[in-house]
Amino acid sequence: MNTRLSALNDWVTEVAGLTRPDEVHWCSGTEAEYRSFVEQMLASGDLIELNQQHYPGCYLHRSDPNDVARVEHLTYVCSATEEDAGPNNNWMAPGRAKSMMRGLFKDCMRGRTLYVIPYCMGPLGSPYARYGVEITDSTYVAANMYLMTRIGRGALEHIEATGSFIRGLHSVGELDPERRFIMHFPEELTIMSYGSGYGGNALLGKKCHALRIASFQARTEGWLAEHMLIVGVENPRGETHYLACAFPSACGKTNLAMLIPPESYKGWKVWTLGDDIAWMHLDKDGRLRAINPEAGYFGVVPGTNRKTNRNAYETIGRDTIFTNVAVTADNDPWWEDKDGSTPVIDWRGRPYEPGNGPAAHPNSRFTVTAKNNPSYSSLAEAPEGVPISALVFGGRRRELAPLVFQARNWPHGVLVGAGVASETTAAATGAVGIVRRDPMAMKPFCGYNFADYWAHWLSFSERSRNLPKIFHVNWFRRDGAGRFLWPGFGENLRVLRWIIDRCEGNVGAEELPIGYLPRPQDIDLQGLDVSAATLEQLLAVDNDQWREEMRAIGEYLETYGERLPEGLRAEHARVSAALGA
Ligand code: OXD
Ligand code: MN
Repeated sequence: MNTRLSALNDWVTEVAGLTRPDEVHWCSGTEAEYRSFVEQMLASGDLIELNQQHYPGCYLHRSDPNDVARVEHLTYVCSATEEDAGPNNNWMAPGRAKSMMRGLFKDCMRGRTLYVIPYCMGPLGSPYARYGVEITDSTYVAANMYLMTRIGRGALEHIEATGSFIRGLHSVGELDPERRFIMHFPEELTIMSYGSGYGGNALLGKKCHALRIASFQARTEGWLAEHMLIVGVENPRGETHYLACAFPSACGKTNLAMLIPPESYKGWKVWTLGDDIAWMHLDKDGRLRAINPEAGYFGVVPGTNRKTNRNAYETIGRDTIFTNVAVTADNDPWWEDKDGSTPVIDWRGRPYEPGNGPAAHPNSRFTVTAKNNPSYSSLAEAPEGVPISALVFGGRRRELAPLVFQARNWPHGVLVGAGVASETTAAATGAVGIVRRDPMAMKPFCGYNFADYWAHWLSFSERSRNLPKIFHVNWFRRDGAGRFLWPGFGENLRVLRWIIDRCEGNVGAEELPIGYLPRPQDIDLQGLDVSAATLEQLLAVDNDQWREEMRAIGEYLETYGERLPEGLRAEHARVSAALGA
């Protein structure tokens, strides 16, 4: 018996009876325990030591080549009714799903260790923190959970005090894509994941708990669990505004969260609070306050270099687990667009041959504690979170969406969020580069019917007059020759500055049917090689294209049928009419 909480002991005993592990290990969450996980994986070959002079504390894990991303087609929300899961989710009746999963889990841990991982999402003891227990048979998962969440004794004490926790059961199974399912039972606060060791499928505190289950809880309890980074922008007067930004997977959230101000921005500082998930509650003054439930980063490696993201580059220079990157002759980790060095072994462990495709997998990842980040905010652990001035939506759009615009008010902002579309990326299996609707960047992560989710979002304007302003950005607009018009992540502070000035009421805007746009003189281009003509292209709004976009958004929204909130329908009709549609 390792806990005085009988509900937890009973569950562990029941799972051990079903899965038949050789051993049961209760995670203490100490550094020594993490070291022992690493030693064990070095011995088994699950981890490979990288060059410890250049990359102290860094290791490489090569996954099964069929297990490199989230599997949205095998991810289910098993609510009591199919309508509650909504057209945005795969659904299976809970009884059927559970018995199928029990069949898969039966005896699956024979010859393995069952790890019990009590964890906390959010600063330990914060009124907004939530607790869970993941059971897994993967040492890699246990080590990653140590870096990504707060595991062990402290979390267990809170769980024992309240008696409540999310139950997450995970096994890598046989890593067979034909026997792989990620199942959520929101009403029962339970997750069952089988057949994958990949982060988004296997580190159950992240997408499964902190987004799918938490979004369901947030709706019933009146808060928001969102796929958003949290960043603080400090001006030279020492005033800091906090922004929460929702972009789909692999669209630059980590880069924006760790932004380094351009040369000409003397005295400006950017602080990272989170790079993937925000939990937001209204405080007593009606302000939305955000905490980051996570304690680490599980970020996309390719493209990270001193120029694109120096903070991330430095963050992953030590004490990092790399998954599916290549290695150099010096045994350093290597990925596309890293630096001038060359790979000798690719992500699958083969001698590198350009004909075999990228040396690092496009969705290769780093796992690292957030404390390694040079721009880690002193308020990242603040139990009460930080007040949010602006919410920012965005996607990867080659055309149509201007660099930035502001929604007229909260309901319009909800429509802007609901209409987000983006090109798919390697973060999930399936075709890359296809434009799909990804409302609020939550398409893969909302644990209930989107129609109810939008109604929940709309309800905030009845509860507060002090809500953040809402914006939309697009860093990915291209010219006729396919070249990006905006120079890149490092310059995005110029856009955030306009957003902050709008929040403070310090700058004007042009009012268009789609919202408020900066006038060209409002975006600071000092020290930047962007011509007036390019800025004009970046800010251009083509009414014909937008009429077509609104038609497509309307068609999409109507797939939610009668559950679609009237407020959203009315907002859509208002913008369409303003466009002359
Ligand atoms: C992630 C994702 O890993 O969104 O954060 O896929
Ligand atoms: Mn994400």
